[in-house]
Amino acid sequence: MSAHEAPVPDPPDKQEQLDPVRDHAEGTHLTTNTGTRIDDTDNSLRAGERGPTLMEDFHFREKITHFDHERIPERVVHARGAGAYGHFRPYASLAEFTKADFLQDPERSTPVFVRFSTVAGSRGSADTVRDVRGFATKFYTREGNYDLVGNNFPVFFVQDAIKFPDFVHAVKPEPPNEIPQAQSAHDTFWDFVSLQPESLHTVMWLMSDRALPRSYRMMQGFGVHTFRLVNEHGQGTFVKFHWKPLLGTHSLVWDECQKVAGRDPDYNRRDLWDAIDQGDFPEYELGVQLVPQEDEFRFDFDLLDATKIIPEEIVPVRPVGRMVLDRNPDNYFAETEQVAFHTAHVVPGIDFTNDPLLQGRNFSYLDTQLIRLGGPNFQQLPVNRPVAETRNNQRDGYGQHRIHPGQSSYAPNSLGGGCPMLADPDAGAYVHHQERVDGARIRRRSDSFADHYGQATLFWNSMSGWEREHIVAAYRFELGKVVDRTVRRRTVEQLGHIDIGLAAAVAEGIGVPAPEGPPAENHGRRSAALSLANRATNRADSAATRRVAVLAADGVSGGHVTALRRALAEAGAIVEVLGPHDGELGTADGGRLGVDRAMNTMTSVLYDAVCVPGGAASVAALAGDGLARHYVAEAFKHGKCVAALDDGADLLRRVGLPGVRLAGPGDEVVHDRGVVTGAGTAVAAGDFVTPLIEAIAAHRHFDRDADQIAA
Ligand code: HDE
Repeated sequence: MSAHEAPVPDPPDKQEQLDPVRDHAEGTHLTTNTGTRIDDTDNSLRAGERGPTLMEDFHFREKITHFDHERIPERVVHARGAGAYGHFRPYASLAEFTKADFLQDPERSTPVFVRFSTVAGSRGSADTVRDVRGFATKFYTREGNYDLVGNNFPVFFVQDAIKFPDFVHAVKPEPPNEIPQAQSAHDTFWDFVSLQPESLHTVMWLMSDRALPRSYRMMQGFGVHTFRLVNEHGQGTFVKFHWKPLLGTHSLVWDECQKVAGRDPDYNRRDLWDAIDQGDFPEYELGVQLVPQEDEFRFDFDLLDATKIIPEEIVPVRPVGRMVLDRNPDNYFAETEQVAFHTAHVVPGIDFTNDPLLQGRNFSYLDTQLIRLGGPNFQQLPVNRPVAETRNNQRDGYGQHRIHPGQSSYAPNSLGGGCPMLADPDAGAYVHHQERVDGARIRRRSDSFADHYGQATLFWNSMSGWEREHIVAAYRFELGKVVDRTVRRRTVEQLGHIDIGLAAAVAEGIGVPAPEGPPAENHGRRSAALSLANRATNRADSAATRRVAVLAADGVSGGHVTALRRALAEAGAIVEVLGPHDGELGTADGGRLGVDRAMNTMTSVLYDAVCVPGGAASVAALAGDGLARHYVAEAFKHGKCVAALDDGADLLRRVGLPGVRLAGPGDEVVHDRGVVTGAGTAVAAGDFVTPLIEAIAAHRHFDRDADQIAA
């Protein structure tokens, strides 16, 4: 066997690799950075008790100097994130399409690190803003790191990377005063997109509930661009990557988002952290849409245009593997902040296309990381380090952590025995897919990129009634914040090219005229997979990990609480008893009930459902408490499951849920549009529990008359 064909040794697991650099403090002593032990870190060294600090206090100087340099530049986009480790495993070999090693063997799992993020906000901004979410995955494969740096929308705002700085400048806070933070609801964003029809399709996604994920665990991911898989015969296949969460794709509503942003700005981060901490590991299925090379020109859009999807009805998404996130980072900065994703981190079997957005990204990520992570050696940071061996002649630079013995750091060399040697293309070397490229040197986009309205219309046509209402409301909110009337009008005119009904509804809300002239023709095409209301593609119908608030006061039926707790826990939901105060409550039968949280420290927007057990004194106390009534009203308004047992329904009656039928005398259980009421005997018999869990699992019930509810 020649040295070129030496087998690649099995790499360590990523966690094994990280273990030696995990710096545990237990049982250690405080030292300087060079290991000298320190006996006092509270008093600087002074000339006399009231005298000046001395230059020779090396501990003081080192401590302050390090502190002075603790901050690094935040990412110019995607500054705020949350990360987790996990594993990916393919369902079956994909050898027919790709030689990528991590997609060959269903018995072998590949470690991953995933970072979810918002895009526009600064590092300290709120999670529940209206924004695209980043979904970036680093696969630590045996052949090197592969990064799938995606978003939770399948399309992007611009077609060519050269427009990216303009887009980002438009959406970021405005230059004179750095206002507003993490919002697109301001003049410069709408000025830009209204002048830029290629953005319209992605803006439709942004105005939809897709921009308000309930959880990073309930959010899809997309590679966005068309990439290329390459098999061992060098044959290429176009591919679009999809992540589908096993818990289904679910969103918040806008009013809720704004409230959560104040109540718990870390809502999505906390949710991810807590779920992993409690062993509810988020899972996502990787899917691919495969297009044979010869079909490149089969579509009425260009595969290289990142403002377009391939509708799933035309090319189905084929599930190819599953990812589980099962470990929180130990240190946010070291791992989630210092992780460096790059679209050009590829492995043999995965290649690029000429998508001009992707081509630009392949330049941008390394460039930005050189400054953000302080020089060219950031791949040596523990979270970035591949598990595959790395060897080359790159040397020195800031933060060099490796010692390279030997005389030669160049190729070719004879003094170092010719090492590191070049790999054989047949033995795991990356070989770029061969493609003939010729053409004139021009700054021009292909005509095949010219249709900016067709898929925006497809998206609109595919929405259910409530999704359309939410989109119209979002446009009205956002444009209602725009001061310049011309920008408002121009946006409405653009909407007229998508759908005249949409344009008219938005126009009315923001006080500008609807577009004039003959309405653009709506092509009438739909893609059912795009709707969040579509059970087949986007729902999971599980109550697992859903958070349920049980409202209680002194005199509550302890039996109801116990039965609810047991049944919901069996369904995997998380139940918390909220009382008027922390501590304990007395139950109707003379027992004691622990309160998980005082009602005033929480709010309905931090739960997926609100339940009211029976118990005359408890219900009377809650009915007299504006805060308790607000929990019920607000949950109802946001389309959530609201439930009550026995006289608990009196609290619902007191609030007044318009048009909803509640259980009365003689009714066992009544389930009306997510409001579940019934007799205490039904909960004991389990009859109440099935509709309750269904109502929670359905996520939201927007077929209610909730507008008149003040909450
Ligand atoms: Fe990014 N993007 N991007 N982007 N992007 C960055 O890289 C850029 C685009 C995405 O959690 C930056 O290290 C350009 C599309 C994610 O660390 C930067 C263009 C998609 C993340 C950058 C795009 C993404 C980034 C900022 C237009 C979805 C966060 C800091 C061509 C497919 C990764 C950094 C993480 C981060 C550039 C467009 C996803 C500046 C030039 C399209 C998920 O390099």
